[in-house]
Amino acid sequence: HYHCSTTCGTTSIVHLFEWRWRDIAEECENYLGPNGFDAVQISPPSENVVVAQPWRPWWERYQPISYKLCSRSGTEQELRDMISRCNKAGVKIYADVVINHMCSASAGEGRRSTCGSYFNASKEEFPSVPYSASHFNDDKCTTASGNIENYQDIYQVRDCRLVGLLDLAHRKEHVRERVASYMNSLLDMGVAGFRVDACKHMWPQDLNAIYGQLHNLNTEWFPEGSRPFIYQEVIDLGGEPIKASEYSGLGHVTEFKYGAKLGSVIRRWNRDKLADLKTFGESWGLMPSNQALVFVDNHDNQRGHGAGGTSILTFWEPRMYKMAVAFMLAHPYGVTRLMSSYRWDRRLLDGKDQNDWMGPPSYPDGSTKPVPINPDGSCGGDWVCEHRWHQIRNMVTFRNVAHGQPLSNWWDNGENQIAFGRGDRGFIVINNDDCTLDASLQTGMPAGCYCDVISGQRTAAGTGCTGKRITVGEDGRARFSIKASEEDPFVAIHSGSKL
Ligand code: QV4
Ligand code: CA
Repeated sequence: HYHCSTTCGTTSIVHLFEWRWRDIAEECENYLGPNGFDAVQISPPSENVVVAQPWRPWWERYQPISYKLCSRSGTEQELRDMISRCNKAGVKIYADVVINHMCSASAGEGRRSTCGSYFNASKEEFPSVPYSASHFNDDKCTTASGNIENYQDIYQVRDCRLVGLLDLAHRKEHVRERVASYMNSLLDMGVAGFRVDACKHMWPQDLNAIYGQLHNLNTEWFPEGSRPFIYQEVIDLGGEPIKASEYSGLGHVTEFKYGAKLGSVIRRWNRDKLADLKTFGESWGLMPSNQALVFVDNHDNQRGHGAGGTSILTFWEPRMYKMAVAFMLAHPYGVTRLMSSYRWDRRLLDGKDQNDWMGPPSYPDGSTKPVPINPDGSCGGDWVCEHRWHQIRNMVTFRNVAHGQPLSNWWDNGENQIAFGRGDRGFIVINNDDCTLDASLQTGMPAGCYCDVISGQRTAAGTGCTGKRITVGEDGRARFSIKASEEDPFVAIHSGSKL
């Protein structure tokens, strides 16, 4: 039942981490739609436990209390309004769904939840779903603590508690039905797909049964018979018995090796170099391109949660980060996801961030602040908005223009200067060496004058250029010169930037 009829052409998804629904609706209309972003990944829309110690951490949203749709991002009505406005603007919504578990076993009892629903964690009672003790895996888990203790044992990884989170029994029809009904309520509202959280901790056959109960996309916005686009979070860096490939028949799968390896190459660790990227993809041990969801960083590994390790690049290191994102968006491998973050008071102590829990910019009552947009298009108030950086925005356009074209005309200097094209639609040159890149390269592009979309871009009238001008000759060759000291040591041109 898995096709991606409407979304196989999906190019760039942006994760608007912890944004409010109202702000996302505006962003779809004012920015994402007009700039060709394909979809937004939203933070989990379901009701979650309210954590006060530490104060309202971002991760409380990964502890569901029910499938009611009120959260720190807004009300059900605001969610519905956002979905329809984004769909109208041509931007799909993918919801992050947390279905492996409910809240922590130690979350207590009461109504400290985002819609005020009653729960009792120690008795495993969630009457608003409803779930009760028999809907959890306690009888299946055999570890002493009840938690996952050893990732080498596939049974405990699936049937025990992930960091103490109450583990749902998806073998039971009631649980399958409740989860599918939650996902269907979102599909009926117009959501186009899902990021499914913690899939490594669920059995593929159970997920298959749940996905099989899902409705088609809402025909108010999507063609009859369209299936949801599903990408599953499975962290497979090798070395564990559970493999990403167990899930790839069910939908796309997150490829965590991508950001880890790309980060290492751009940091030039262990003699890794850009020239090595000539073969980046399956031969590096990555999953097949048509199954992979790729990203430079995500909401976990940008703050030391989850996996990827210290090579992961984030907005905290903007120069290398932009290079990595530009490479990803120019390169044909995978479906790409961009991170849009907020800044927090990072406190690294022996490599560990003491403040890795900090939630989004918020008022003293815990409600999330709006995202203010500055006159220059950047975001204010600690919202980083990487997706609004012009280099990243323009590379999203590059990816759309180049979609379907093969990687072509690879060039490298054997070290950290590389270039490659995408058929006759686009060409990128990156200099991550300590010396100037100065070369005449075959671009594969039609002759003419192009505007570099990194140092600037074509003006609205279409004839001016605020960046470097690149002249492609009749023979398809162009001369590129990039100093090692440039703030953005890369150049990109595409059919849409022709003057
Ligand atoms: C602590 C102890 C436990 C103890 C428990 C109960 O560590 O040993 O049993 O208390 O007393 C938070 C806390 C964590 C706490 C837990 C339960 O950080 O310390 O356990 O709550 O109270 C996010 C955060 C987690 C957070 C969780 C739930 O990253 O820190 O846990 O939300 O709030 C693996 C998985 C992968 C996962 C990744 C992080 O294979 O699936 O870890 N990634 C996804 C999400 C991620 C989310 C979850 C899964 C869980 O991307 O954001 O975890 O939904 O690699
Ligand atoms: Ca599980």
